[in-house]
Amino acid sequence: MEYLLKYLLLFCLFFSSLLAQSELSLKTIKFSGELKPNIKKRVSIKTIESLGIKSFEVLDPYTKIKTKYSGVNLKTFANFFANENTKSISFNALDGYSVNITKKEWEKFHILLATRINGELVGYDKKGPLRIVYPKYKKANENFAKNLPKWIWMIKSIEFK
Ligand SMILES: Nc1nc2c(c(=O)[nH]1)N[C@H]1C(S)=C(S)[C@@H](COP(=O)(O)O)O[C@H]1N2
Ligand SMILES: [Mo]
Repeated sequence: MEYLLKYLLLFCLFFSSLLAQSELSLKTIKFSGELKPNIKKRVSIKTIESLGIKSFEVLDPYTKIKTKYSGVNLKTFANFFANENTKSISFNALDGYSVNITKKEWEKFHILLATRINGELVGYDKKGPLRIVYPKYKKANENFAKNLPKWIWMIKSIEFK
């Protein structure tokens, strides 16, 4: 009997985390500005991931912990959503923080619009649901030091300019 209860509990835990993940994948980001025709004004994490997700092991510059970030290359993202007038994309976070990234930058640097940390979708409490990471980050490179403030997290809206 005890044995059965243990398995039932494990099953419940597994199922509830599955539910939480599917809920997070339905979270939407507000889009505005120079968008391609027929793009919705709210786009889910699931739709963003459908553009093709790649993973990178990054030594996180703040926590100093090796972290696996997965997401969509910003160039791929821009090619899909932005129209030909777009010269930059502005990311706005829940805490009012915002960064603007130019076309020149996403063509020059490898910039990742990350949806997953260590394989899991994350909520605002863990700096999700969407954040920017420079996966080829190296501390010694001055370009990367300059780009550190652009590692914006808790993104809630994106404006194409
Ligand atoms: N949403 C959000 N993202 C943010 C910030 C912030 O305040 N809010 N701070 C930025 C800055 S200025 C830097 S240098 C890095 C690291 O911030 P921290 O050192 O305060 O953790 O995250 C960036 N991402
Ligand atoms: Mo900063």
